[in-house]
Amino acid sequence: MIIDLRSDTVTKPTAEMRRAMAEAEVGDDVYQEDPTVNQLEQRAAEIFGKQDALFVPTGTMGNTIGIKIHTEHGQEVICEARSHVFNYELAMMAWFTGCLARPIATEHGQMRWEQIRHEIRSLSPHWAPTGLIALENTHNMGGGTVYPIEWINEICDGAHERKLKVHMDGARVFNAAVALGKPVREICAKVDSVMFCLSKGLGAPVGSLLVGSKQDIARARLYRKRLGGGMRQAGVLAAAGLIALEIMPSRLEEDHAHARLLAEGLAELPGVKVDLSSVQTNIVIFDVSATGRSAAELSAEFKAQGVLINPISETHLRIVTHYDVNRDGCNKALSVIRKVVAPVMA
Ligand code: TLP
Repeated sequence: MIIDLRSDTVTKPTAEMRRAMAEAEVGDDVYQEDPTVNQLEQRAAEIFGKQDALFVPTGTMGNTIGIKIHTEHGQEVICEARSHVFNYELAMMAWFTGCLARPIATEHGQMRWEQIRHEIRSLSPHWAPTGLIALENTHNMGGGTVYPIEWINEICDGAHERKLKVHMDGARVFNAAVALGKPVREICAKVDSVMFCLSKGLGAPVGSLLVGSKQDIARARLYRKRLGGGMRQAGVLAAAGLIALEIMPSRLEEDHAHARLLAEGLAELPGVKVDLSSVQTNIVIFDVSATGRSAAELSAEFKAQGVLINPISETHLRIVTHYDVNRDGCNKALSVIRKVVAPVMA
């Protein structure tokens, strides 16, 4: 059996989700007549304590629209240097919203207001003005790290004072909520919009939501249509999404425990380095440079033994735990990694 630790995006819908999908009441969502999509959007808005929400097919579309509704062409978006909106969305920030990223490098993915403050620009003969601040929580390439709520609030207060909006890429914000033991509405209380994914740790086959003010979400709906995201009888997807939203957050703790188990096991291997302090949720990034082998070579050897782990650079690999890999699977993965890495170092 293959143990797939490439991403939490690989999860398959649960039996309960498949049943709900088969029985979902549907309508034409472009006319806002799909009762299941409407219910999902309403529940997402309630859970996040915002006025409204919009169901979108992907996190990338949710972020793209989130950036679009707060900015104008020719502005800058302040974001973290390894953020998804900057590095992994095919330059949608430039392509669709006409904005330039102003990245800030940080150690684990969390920016401070003090850093952001210095990067804010106003319109001048040489400078493009700042249009938006984008945060990522949890931070994927930081290793699934979590923003302290006070840091988010400090950024939002500072931004709002300067009449700037804050968007959160909360693809895995429920993982952050579990790690902090706080509801997502508290984490996101001051941000202007949040994108979160149903199709990662929450296990839905497809879908993300963008939440925010009534006015912003009404405009977001038009951009979704413009991008080809008007999905008609999308209630079959929203039905799985409702289960992801209502039931699945409570089991994320298990994924976090599995990530910790893997990280601690990896830390004992010769030539493997893991920063255990950055393993806070369901992601483990580890450095294999001291094994003398490239991350891609090791990934291929793990694959040959049935364990899928993606390299994210020449020297680092990323493990993501999720619903479809249990404790036993994690222990098996660890013994394969040990078998592959140990002879290299012998
Ligand atoms: N992340 C994927 C890859 O694209 C890297 C993964 O396997 O982790 N924000 C964040 C923080 C994400 O990690 C992702 C997906 C997205 C946005 C985009 O979501 P989708 O894939 O639904 O467009």
